[in-house]
Amino acid sequence: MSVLTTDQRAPWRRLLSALALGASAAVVLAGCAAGSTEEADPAPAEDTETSAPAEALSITYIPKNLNNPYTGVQLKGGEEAAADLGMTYLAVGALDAAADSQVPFIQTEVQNGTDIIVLAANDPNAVCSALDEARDGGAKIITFDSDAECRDIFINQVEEEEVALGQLRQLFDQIGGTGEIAILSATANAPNQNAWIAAMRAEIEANPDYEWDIVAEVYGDDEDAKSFQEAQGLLQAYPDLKGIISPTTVGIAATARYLSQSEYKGQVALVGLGLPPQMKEFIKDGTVTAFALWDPSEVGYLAGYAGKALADGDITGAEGESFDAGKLGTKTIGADGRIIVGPLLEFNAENIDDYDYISF
Ligand code: RAM
Repeated sequence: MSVLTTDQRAPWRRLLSALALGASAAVVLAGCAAGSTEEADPAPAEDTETSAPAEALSITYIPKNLNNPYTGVQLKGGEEAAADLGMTYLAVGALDAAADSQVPFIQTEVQNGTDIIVLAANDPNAVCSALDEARDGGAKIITFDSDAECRDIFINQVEEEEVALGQLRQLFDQIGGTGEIAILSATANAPNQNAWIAAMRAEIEANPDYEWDIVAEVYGDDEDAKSFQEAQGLLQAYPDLKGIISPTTVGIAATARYLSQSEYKGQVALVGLGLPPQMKEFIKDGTVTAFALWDPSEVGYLAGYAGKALADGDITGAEGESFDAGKLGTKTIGADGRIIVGPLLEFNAENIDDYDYISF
């Protein structure tokens, strides 16, 4: 395992450096919170933690995978919240989003007695026994981005139905309601992906305007190369395809890159969830007309504030409780311990330049 030192670069930039240095299986992004602005502290993560005040809470983020620009944006928000609140911050995880890749990282946090674990679940079945152990030991568990039932609170970016309907509306606006379409997702067990896809399928069933034929659902595993290959495979297998929905930032960027270089550019519509800086060139070159997302840094930021409020005993995760969420104002917990971050943002040629701040 390689340890990255605290510095002022964005998490994604630091990750790239780690990759360049040869990190293979796993990476630790260590940060010293409590207002520290230290550059390039060479101490390993364990030592970094001791530099915070003795009473500082410890918060560790375990995203789905580190080899993903979306993760970097989320962690930027988490690190900001930890610094605001004087918590000792750490982000750890595997490069890939395999179902069981998160378990050893959770176990390490249990051993370390971490106060707050913030996790985006790759597969609830894989992580829940380790998370239950953490909870039994007194840790507060927040899920963000992708839920698992064994938690105190879920930071949900946008209501699932809103995410699903927004993408369908964008597709309908471009190709109308008929023809063959396909879905290019992330990993097969991802709760967030599957919730959005289920909501899309239900709406297509229920809405008479939507007569599309969903001919395939494929998985790029949130890996760029695999997603690119899956996109290519879809067009080879279904030459009459009219549209692709890719509700993953990795998948939509890879699919856009494939389409932009192919005879299908401008012929096959592509919608889904993308990061503005990754998608800008494909909006500008006409490969993509519109896509959607939220600000992922706010998801990571809110998870930090919710974790602190839980650990301080200000909230328990019950519906109706409110807490101070810093720059996001006062947040109230909804049914089933869920907190919504914000609305679905839609991007197109008119507004893409306004969203450079959602960057990695
Ligand atoms: C990918 C991941 C993540 C999802 C975004 C939209 O980066 O699958 O979980 O929320 O896309």
